[in-house]
Order: sequence, then C-alpha cells, then structure tokens
Amino acid sequence: MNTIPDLKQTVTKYKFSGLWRLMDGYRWQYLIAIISMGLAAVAGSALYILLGKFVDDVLPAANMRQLLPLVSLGLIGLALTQGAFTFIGGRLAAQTAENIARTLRNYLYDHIQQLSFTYHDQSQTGELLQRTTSDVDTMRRMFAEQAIGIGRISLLFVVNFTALLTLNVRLAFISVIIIPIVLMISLFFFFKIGKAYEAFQEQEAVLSNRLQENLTGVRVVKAFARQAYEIEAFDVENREKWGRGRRLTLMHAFYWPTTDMLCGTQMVAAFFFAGVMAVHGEITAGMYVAYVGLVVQIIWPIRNLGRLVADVSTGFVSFGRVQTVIKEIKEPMVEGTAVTADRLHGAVTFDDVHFAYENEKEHALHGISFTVKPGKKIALMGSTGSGKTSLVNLLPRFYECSNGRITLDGVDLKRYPRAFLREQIGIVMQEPFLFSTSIRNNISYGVNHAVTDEEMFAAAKAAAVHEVILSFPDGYETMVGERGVTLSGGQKQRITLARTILCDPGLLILDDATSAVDTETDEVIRFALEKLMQNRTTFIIAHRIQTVMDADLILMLENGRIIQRGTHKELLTQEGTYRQIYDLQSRIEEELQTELGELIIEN
Ligand code: DGT
Ligand code: MG
Repeated sequence: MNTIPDLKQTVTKYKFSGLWRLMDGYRWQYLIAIISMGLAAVAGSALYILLGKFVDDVLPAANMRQLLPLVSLGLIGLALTQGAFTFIGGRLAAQTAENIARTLRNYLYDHIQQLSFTYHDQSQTGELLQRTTSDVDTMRRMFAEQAIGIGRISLLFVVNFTALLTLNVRLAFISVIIIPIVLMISLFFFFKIGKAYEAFQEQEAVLSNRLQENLTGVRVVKAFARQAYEIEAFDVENREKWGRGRRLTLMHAFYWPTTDMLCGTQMVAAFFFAGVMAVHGEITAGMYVAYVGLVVQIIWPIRNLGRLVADVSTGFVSFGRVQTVIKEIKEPMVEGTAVTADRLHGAVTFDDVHFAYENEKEHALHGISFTVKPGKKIALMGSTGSGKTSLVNLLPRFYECSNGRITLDGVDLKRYPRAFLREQIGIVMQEPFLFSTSIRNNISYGVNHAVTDEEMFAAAKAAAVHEVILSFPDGYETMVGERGVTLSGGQKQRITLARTILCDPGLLILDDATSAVDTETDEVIRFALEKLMQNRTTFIIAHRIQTVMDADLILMLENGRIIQRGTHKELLTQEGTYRQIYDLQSRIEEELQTELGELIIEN
C-alpha cells in the first residue's frame, strides 16, 4: 500500500506557499519541465534568427547551392529540437500534475474517512464528492497546463525579447509596447474570473447535493408522486448554475476579442514600423524576416498568458475549497493512555452524563447515571427521540459527552484509544447499511483475517439469516445493492447483525436491531443470541417488551432523562410508562389470541 503523505502543512495563509508545499517531492521534475520549455523557446528563436541570416547572407552568396542543404538541415534540426523539448516539458508537467492530483485525492479520501461523526453530520455528501473530484481536477489542470504555460511564456518572452534586442533595440521596444496593457487586463480578469468561478463551483455543489440526495431518495420521491416538484426544484438550481456558467463564458468571450484586437494591432504596427525601417535601409531584409518571426513568437503567447493567468484563479479557488477539508481536525484514533487489555470485561458506568450535539442548545442527554456489571444485559426503552441512540453512541466515542464521566472496566472512556473501542464494541446500527458487494463480503467486513465458512454460517445462523441467504440462487455470493438483489429491511438488518456477531465484540450494542423483523423471527434471533450474550455486556434498544423483559436492567428514557429503572419484575410493580407499554402490548396480544382462537373454532 502507498503511504499517504501528510498534507496538513499545505494549509497556509497564502495559497502560493501551500501550493509550493503540495509540490514537495515533485519540484525537480517540474523545474525540468519548465527548463525544457525554455530550451524549446531558445530553439524557436534561433530558428528565426537563422532564417534571417539565411535571407541576408546565404541567398545572395555565390556558393549558395553548397550552403543551402546545410542551412536547411540546421532549420530542420532546430524545429525538431523545439518540438522535442516542448514534448518533454509537456509530458513531465502532465505527469507531475497527475501525481499531485493522485496524492491529493488519496489524502482527501483518507482524511475524510478519519473525520468525526460530528463533521459528517454537518457536511453534505455531494459537496465532499465534488471537492475530491472536480476541485482536485481543476488543480491538476492548473499544474499541467496553466502554471507550466505561464512558465513557458515567461521564458519565451525573455528569450525572444533578448533576441529582438540583439536585432534592433528600437524595434524591440516598439513590438512590446502593448504588453503591459494586456497584462493589466489579464490581472483584472484574474480576480473577476476567480470570483465568478467560485460562485459557479458553489452552485455546482448545490446541484450535486440535490442530485445525490434525489437519487438516494428516488423511491420516496416516486412514492409521493413528487417528481414534478423535484424536477422543477432541480431546474431552478440548474438554471442558476447555467447563469453562473454563462457569466464565466461571457467573461472569456469578452477577454479574447479584446486581447486579440490589442495583439493584432500591436503586430500590424510592429510590422509596419519594421517595414518602414527596411525600406529606408535601416534594417536588412533578413532582419525583417527574423523580426516578424520573433514578434509572432512573443505576441501570441502573451495573448494566451492572460487566459492562463485568469484560469489559474480557478485553480486557486479549488485549492481553497480543498484546504477547508484538509483543515478539519481528524478524530484521533490511537491516542489514549489506558492499558488496553486484549479484551474488555464490559463493566460500564455512566456518572451524571450530559451530552449535546454540536451547535445544539438543547441537550440530548441529561444527568444519565447507571452501572452495568460485566456480562449483563441492559435494555433501553423510550419513545422516539428520547436519546437511546445518543446514549449508546457515546460508548464507542462517536461523540464525546460534555459533562460527567463514563467508565469502561473502571477506566475513563476518554483514556481509551478510539480504535480499540471500536474494535471491541460491536454495534448494530439503527439504519442498516450494506455495501454494493457480495453478502459474504458484507458479513466479513468488520474482520481483518480470513473467515472460514463455518464462522460465517454460525454468525448468519445467530442472526437468523442463514436460510434466507441460502435461498438466493448465488447464496453467499449474491450481490447486494445497486446492481444486485434488493433485500428487505428485515433481511438487511439481519445481515448487519451477522456482520457484528462475526466480529465477536467484547461489548455488544443492538440499536433497534430487530425492529424490522416479525415477532417470530425476533424470537428466533433472541434465542440464538442468548448464547452469544452470555459472557458479554449487551445493550439492547427495543420497543417490544418481550425483547427486553429478561434484561438485568431496563432503563426507560424520556427527553434525554432516565425516568424509570429496574428489572422487568420491578418495573411491573411500579406505576409508569413501562407498565403502560406492557399493558398495551399484552392487551393487543390477548386480543389477537382471542381472534385467532375464534377463527380456529369457526373453521
Ligand atoms: P429513535 O431511534 O427514533 O427511537 O430515537 P432515539 O431515542 O434513538 O433518539 P436519538 O438519540 O436519536 O435522538 C435524541 C435527540 O437528539 C433528538 O431530539 C434528535 C437529536 N439528534 C439525534 N441525532 C442527532 C444529530 O446527529 N445531530 C443533532 N443535532 N441532533 C440529533
Ligand atoms: Mg435511535
């Protein structure tokens, strides 16, 4: 595997120094590319000077016939040299740019993977996608085309202007008189286009977010027959992007004719003056030929220079956007001084724990305190939004509590490295997520070693999904997701359950892990999990009394507070929410039984 360099140091106050650091390791290559371009420029100038000499000295010479092949060879040689150096320079620059882009993309991907839950809660997927793809690509173009182009044109200018000076000083100055004006216009466009491009990229981010969200939620859109609304909303954003894109294009459209006109006028004026001087015999015909060539070599590239300078501003904008991602602080994974035993025992205490999500005034948890002995089963119940998921998410340190203390095996949670916690704590999340790969790969996702069929089958059996998987034509090789089978909610849940079971965690968290399966399957899973839970602390979040009734401790949550606690038996003796839920669920059960009984009798 390639090691990914730390690009944190590319976040600097000035973009130039950041870009300079980004080029770390590639600077020589890039310098050689620019030097090649310079040599190509020298060859180009020499070509025109030789052409001038040819007109002045060779054509009128008596031994012209002998000299002709030699001069022709020289001209061809120079043309080839120019081509070869341009090729080498372009290739090296492109290669460097590709390498920088690849490094940057890898770094961004790696970095984004390591950002906290809080960051991901607040950032939009489409935007992150855009920054790792289109923004990096704009930067690649800046290195491959624009920066190298500016280097090349600067060298072309120096070389050709020096050559012009050797021809005739007055003419040399006449032929570049317009250049400061062109440069000023370019600078003006640099700022204008930079701003317009930033606005354009921002809108593109809005559009890609909308697209991404829409495609992910396409079924909801269809189910509510909201296509027309979505199409309209998309059109509004798209129109805005079109408008901003048009502004950019218009700027370019304005820039080109203006500079073309200026450069054209400059050339005509230069040729005119040189012509007059030639007629008056101040310069020779050969000098005129050389002069024309050199002026063309200077003026057209200068015209492009403005475009390149303006385009560099887009690279700067993209770099700024990439920098804001790099600036985000990674979640430290291995920091922590706790001596990590091979395996957690699973003693958990919450001591007056408070927790609020970032930028939220309201706390999601208030003064939570409880103790769980190793190997016990603790159940969390409570209405939706009461804080059950928030509570268990504190254990693997997805979020940090703001007040109070959580200990695990007697050690403050903050002293454990996150990597250890996440390895040791198996969590079946509330929303099951499967990757677009085979069921086998999905189940073995959490383990690093090779998994035997027996291990895999055992995990799938414990999650009551083995038979289901075997019923698919491709069994465990069945592809899931986009281009594979579409699984039911319950099937997905059970596969994610199998994935966690296979990790054999020291502490198990089941966040509504069986909410999408029927009561009977729930029972099968509970029975199968029984053995698995025996020696490990298990947190179970559930809504069915049957699922939680054998727990060693049941916590009833409401608005982020524990309102009732105890075992099933204890809670039944208390007036309160638990008792109400129990009564409600038993009544429904009873009614069902009676109806079922009546049906059986009738038939
Ligand atoms: P559930 O899953 O619907 O049965 O509900 P719980 O009990 O799992 O609720 P929970 O912990 O997800 O939410 C507790 C409160 O925190 C609720 O008011 C919503 C809020 N909340 C949940 N997740 C986030 C989040 O990522 N960011 C912010 N700002 N608030 C959140
Ligand atoms: Mg929840």
